[in-house]
Amino acid sequence: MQCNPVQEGGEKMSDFSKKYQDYTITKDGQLMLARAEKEQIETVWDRYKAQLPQCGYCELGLSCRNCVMGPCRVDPFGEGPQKGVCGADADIIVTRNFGRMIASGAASHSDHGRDLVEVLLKVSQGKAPGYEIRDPEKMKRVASEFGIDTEGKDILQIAGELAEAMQEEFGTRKESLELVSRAPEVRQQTWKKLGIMPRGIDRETSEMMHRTHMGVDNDWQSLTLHAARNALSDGWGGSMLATEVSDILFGTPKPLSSVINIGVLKEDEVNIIVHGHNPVVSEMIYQAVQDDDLVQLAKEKGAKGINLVGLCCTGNELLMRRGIPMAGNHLMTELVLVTGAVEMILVDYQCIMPSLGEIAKCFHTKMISTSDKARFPKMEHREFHPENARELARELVKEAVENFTNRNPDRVYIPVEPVKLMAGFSVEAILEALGGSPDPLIEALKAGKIRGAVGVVGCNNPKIKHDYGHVTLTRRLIENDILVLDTGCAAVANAKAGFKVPEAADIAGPGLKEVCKALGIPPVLHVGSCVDNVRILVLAGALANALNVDISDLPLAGAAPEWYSEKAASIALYVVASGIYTVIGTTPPILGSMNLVKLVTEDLEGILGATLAVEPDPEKAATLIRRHIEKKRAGLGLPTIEV
Ligand code: XCC
Ligand code: SF4
Repeated sequence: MQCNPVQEGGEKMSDFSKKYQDYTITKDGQLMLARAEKEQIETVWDRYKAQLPQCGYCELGLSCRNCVMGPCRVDPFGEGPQKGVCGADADIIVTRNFGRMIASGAASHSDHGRDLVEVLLKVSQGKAPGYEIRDPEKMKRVASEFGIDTEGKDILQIAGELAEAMQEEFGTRKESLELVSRAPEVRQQTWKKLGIMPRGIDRETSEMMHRTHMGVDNDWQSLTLHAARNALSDGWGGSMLATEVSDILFGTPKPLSSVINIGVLKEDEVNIIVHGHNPVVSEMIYQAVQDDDLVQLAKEKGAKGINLVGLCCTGNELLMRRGIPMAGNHLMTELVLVTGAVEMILVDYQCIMPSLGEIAKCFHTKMISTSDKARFPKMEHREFHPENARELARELVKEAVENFTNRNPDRVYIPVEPVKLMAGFSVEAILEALGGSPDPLIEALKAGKIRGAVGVVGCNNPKIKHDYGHVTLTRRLIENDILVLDTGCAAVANAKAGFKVPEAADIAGPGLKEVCKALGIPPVLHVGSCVDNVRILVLAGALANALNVDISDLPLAGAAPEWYSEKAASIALYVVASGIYTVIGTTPPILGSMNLVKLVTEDLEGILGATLAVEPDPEKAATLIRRHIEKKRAGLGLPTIEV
């Protein structure tokens, strides 16, 4: 890749950036894309265009390379081969591919969960300096769910016993995961009846890899059911452990304020960015940037201080607990480098484009990879372990500070002002805002002030105009008195759009506005990172239990308007398998099997009480969701309106 430094800004760039209106709805995105073009920096959009047209067989899920008798393809037009070399037909090939997609997503979240459980264990052994138990009360509550007697035991002993019990969850000897007991009894019975109660977290993923090996599970229906079990092992297993242990170690989020977009970078400070998903590293960086000697060093280097900001979900984790500003979501991760104002980006894992190291080389930015399992081209690898994390974090922050003098002030381009937001809505915080119980929410639902609630979640994808799906859908929902809970990159998009300040209640429908104003909350609640989607499951379970119904009876829905990742596929499936209708914006590679399509979009209703819908247009997705919510309200005997 070439770099061609330019020193141009202001008006001219903003005119020039108009051509990027089809790429992103965000002002900072458009301006940074224009800047990247001037600098001849290639971005994810350029590479996407270079891939067009993408392979039709793969888009439909009809290609298989699960063994070396292949690779094989099935002709969707019925003229060419209809079976792979082994005899697998379209249904088998598509479902096997889909199953492996779920396995990868579930594995990613769950392995992230495992890393946190390991830190918890090390803390209990006194081998993780810098880490501590920040929410001992939550730890005790969770420990009792695992059947651990906490009476008279000290905190570290409980931590050790809990970490060991959690490690058991990954194994193969159980009949069901502990935390499924948070789901309503009827839902658990459905899972049992279908034979999809998630057992060991690793077991379900491993079994999916086994089943999809040539010559194992060749029944697309049974494979789909196992995919649901595999996804449930993520939602009620790996991801749930990740969230709970993060709260235990770093504190359970409470409402707080911060700022967002590329304007959070500061021209006169050392800018350090954390990117990835796991708070294990970023929390240590957060501690290090508070150290007086390092702040002092920054001043000696001519900076006013150290500015730590986040990207993607590790950013969401720090935002939720520490109020650290967010620079952007998935499609902004390359563009943030183009500001020329970043001294260091530290990455852990997931959603980190392998292109970042190369772009950083066009600037003075240092790129550091930190996880033993995630390495990237043109990044320096400095491995974090619980034992060395505190010290290494200090070393790296020092290096970032020293790098400030290498910044070329003439190339710095931070063209926008940040937007305010409120975050920190854990289930505990939501219940507290409601006065300690879900009753006020239930009353508002019954009265029709709030018609229902929707989780708007998931990624960005260059196939969809950046942030357009999230923001359009969310706006329509809140305008129609539907409370939105969001996570991940969707949460970043909605915050940038200004939906996350209490004053945003003014754009909500009259009922939702009244409720938000009374509670002093925004109409769109930031629930956290992508593993934190489980907070929505827990809340849904609590609501269902309070009303003595199943989750599938509630006026709820899920949406992932711009999803790209295998993790998002796993989320969508565990949400559906938990009984929540979900509308996704990008088409998953399953259209090659109309049998599978019919199963997930129609027949799952009779099996799991919820289906998946695909609707790329967020306006239409909003209508689908509103109709669904009114249907569920009718089922509960609540007043309905015509949609
Ligand atoms: Fe990644 Fe979590 Fe998707 Fe964003 S939303 S692109 S998965 S960072 Ni998780
Ligand atoms: Fe082809 Fe069957 Fe091998 Fe897949 S598993 S590559 S369809 S022979």
